[in-house]
Amino acid sequence: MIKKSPRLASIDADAVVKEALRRIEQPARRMFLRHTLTLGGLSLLTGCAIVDEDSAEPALMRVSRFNDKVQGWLFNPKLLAPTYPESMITRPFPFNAYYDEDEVPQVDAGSYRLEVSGLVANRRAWTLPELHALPQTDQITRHICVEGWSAIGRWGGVRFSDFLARIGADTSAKYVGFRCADKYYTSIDMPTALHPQTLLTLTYDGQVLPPRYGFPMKLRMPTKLGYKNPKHILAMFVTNTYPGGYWEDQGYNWFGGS
Ligand SMILES: Nc1nc2c(c(=O)[nH]1)N[C@H]1C(S)=C(S)[C@@H](COP(=O)(O)O)O[C@H]1N2
Ligand SMILES: [Mo]
Repeated sequence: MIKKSPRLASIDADAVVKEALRRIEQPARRMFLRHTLTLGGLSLLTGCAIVDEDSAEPALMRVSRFNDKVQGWLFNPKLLAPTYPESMITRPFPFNAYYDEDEVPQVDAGSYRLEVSGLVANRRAWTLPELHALPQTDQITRHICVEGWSAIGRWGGVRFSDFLARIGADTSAKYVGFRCADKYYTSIDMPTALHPQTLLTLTYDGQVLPPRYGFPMKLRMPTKLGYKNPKHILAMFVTNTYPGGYWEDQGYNWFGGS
């Protein structure tokens, strides 16, 4: 199992960090890594004695959580993701979820309420007409999925930083968490929540968001990989307690920058 080893202090810390970042940059690479990196090598990276695959898993998770911190430091809240002309939109835009398209959750528009909780001043729920009545903006950006595809799409809705201001969110808190109509859940760092291109998304290509793309509401962030963009959001909360996520809790990197 895992035993703390004093070895880490005696080796070049910079080189270890660089190597860890190079290796654990992407969840896909990390999955690949799980099958190739020697246990001895991982012991060196983490300063833990690793004897089998079971003990390698939490050790990799520690490196990945460390990587979250570094990605957070490197994230430039002013840097914009590229935007594209309408002619470059991918048609049809791909569907993806942890299930097939015929199992997409059907959310009732009339009874829908977006629940808002945690470190916010106004904890009241929002109806869809109320969300649609807020000032809207749209953007054509690229969605990148770790499964190896990317596609350009057009999303519209409310700038998330405006919404956070409107609900009186404590923007010094660390995380915003999301719970969806399926079993999906995820969470993001506050600087990304406040990024100008992060959108509380209500439309796709000028139409009400179709069920397969996340009706009635999804969060769209061109600065993050696909799995960080939750569809069918029912509830959101502001918190300082790490909320994890559906894929993140299975080993995908939490920060998930793109
Ligand atoms: N609720 C929910 N949100 C989700 C997922 C999911 O399975 N359920 N899958 C994620 C992944 S891995 C991707 S790539 C995108 C796909 O979004 P799209 O169907 O609009 O292409 O949704 C993300 N958000
Ligand atoms: Mo994805």
